Amino acid sequence: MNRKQKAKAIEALDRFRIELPSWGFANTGTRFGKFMQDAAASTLEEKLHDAGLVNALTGACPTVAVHVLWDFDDPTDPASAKTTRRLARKHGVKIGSINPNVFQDQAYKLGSFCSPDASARQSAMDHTLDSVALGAAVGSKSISMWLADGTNYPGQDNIRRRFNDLKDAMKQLHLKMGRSWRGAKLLIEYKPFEPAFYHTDIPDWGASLLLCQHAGPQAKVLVDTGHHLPGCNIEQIVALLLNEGRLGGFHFNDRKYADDDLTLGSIDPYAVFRIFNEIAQFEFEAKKAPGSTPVDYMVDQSHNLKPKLEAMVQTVCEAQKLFVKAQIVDREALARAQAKGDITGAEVLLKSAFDTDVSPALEAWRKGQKLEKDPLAALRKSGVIKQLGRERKKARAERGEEGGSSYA
Ligand code: LRH
Ligand code: MN
Ligand code: MN
Repeated sequence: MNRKQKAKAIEALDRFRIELPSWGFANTGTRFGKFMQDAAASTLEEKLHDAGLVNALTGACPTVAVHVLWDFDDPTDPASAKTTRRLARKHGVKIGSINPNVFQDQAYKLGSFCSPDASARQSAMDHTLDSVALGAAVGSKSISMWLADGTNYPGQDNIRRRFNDLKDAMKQLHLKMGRSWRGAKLLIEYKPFEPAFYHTDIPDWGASLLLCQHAGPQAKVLVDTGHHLPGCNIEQIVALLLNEGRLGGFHFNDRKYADDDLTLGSIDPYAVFRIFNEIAQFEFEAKKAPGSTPVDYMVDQSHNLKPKLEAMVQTVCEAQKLFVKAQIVDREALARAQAKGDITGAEVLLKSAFDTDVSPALEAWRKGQKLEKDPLAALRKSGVIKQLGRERKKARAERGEEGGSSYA
């Protein structure tokens, strides 16, 4: 990479932040079973500790998303909000997006905000408003709504009735957030399948966008990269949402088949590059500083076999690398190639940025931040995972727990 590209990349890296999910540090499994890791985090404090460690290694992850029912014994307890804020500070991070949980309780068998049962819909709203209060109390800036709502068989329920109830609920939520949690974003995530297998109530970005437009200006679409049908052109979704001012953020992970939640770029790094490329292109056209678009980059991965800390550092470094590659595309030359209809030339410009070794920029940026040159190698060499494994195994045994807290 040349000097100009390197300088641009370093400037953009200064602005690049990616949020870690508390649940990505805990033991997880598949529906067939769980394989426990001694070093996996059980308590919220352990999750914040691990996030703090990843932030210290990468310098790019100052916030941690929390999942309300998995992380808080009593989300309505003001003392626990205070303690959480303090614990986060102790580990050098802040609380990021708040993820309400409107899918675990037995009341949600037929859905949450879309349930045919008015009392289930009310429970979903009550819990979400408790989450809003928690978000404001812990100093978070957003709430991420993901619903497991949907049906399993044709004819099971009225698709339009369900969506209309959801629209009303999101509007009410937006209104209430505006009163008690000013400036916070209402992020609405979509997913075309799982756990519902016939229809999901927010299947795609179109449905999310409709909900956002109905709810109000602070409502934005949350794109989880694993939540698309095979072959979907995610970067096009990103481009169109940017155009409408409704791209709220990402849940980054990689996948081969479904919502696999693998580490970012492990399967298709070029797809991630193409997403960052659309954002960089938008910034170039809007004459905005590189990396300045207010989209929330968040990790949402939960692979159950790779050591959690390694997986997280790997994803963050991969995100930085692919983000930088998108920054160095020659956009003037691209515009010229596009105007001439030079299809090959235009594609070559993208490919050559993607193929560029950007490690000089990453290493220079890390040096400037007094970070290790290779955060993953540093973590693996440090022995910290083994040490945490010993400590946490002992602590769990003392608490009489077997494998630690889980994801669900
Ligand atoms: C659903 C999802 C959603 C949840 C998270 C744990 O598949 O992506 O974001 O909150 O997983
Ligand atoms: Mn997600
Ligand atoms: Mn998911």
